[in-house]
Amino acid sequence: MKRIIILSSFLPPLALALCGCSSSKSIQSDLANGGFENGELAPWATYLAVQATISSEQAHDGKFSLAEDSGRGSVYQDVKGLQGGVNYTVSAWVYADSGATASAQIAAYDPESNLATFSPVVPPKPAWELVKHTAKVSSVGTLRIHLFRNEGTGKIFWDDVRVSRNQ
Ligand SMILES: [Ca+2]
Repeated sequence: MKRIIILSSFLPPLALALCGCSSSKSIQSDLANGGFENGELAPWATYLAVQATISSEQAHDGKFSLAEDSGRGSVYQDVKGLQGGVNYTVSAWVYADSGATASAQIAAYDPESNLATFSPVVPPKPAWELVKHTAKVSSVGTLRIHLFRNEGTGKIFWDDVRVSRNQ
């Protein structure tokens, strides 16, 4: 029993080493609560008719994820202090309840041009899947990241949202 406890205490640093996160050359932005481990939605806000909650039903990492249910809409956050004219990649993991028909999509809104670009639509499936979307940042240095739940039924979950500068 004691041996299992010691072993598990070494797992987080090992997992970090295996994923290569610390050695990655990409520059992480200061997106907040990207893993939803605060246990609350803030500073993410909701857009349109989606019902957004923090859930412990599913988690890609940690204990919590973002659950989106009911209507079409998104949860969004402004990521500031990015470098204008540079491409950034938004990545997030998504999971759908078994039998769900609602698809998922990442959008990046540029406040300068007032335009949003979208990732491909991700059909629902009950397994964690990595979604990526690359967008160019304008001179204001801000991207508004949206995690969309499109029309359909069932709950979809998001976790481990990241924004990194492309090389
Ligand atoms: Ca999490």
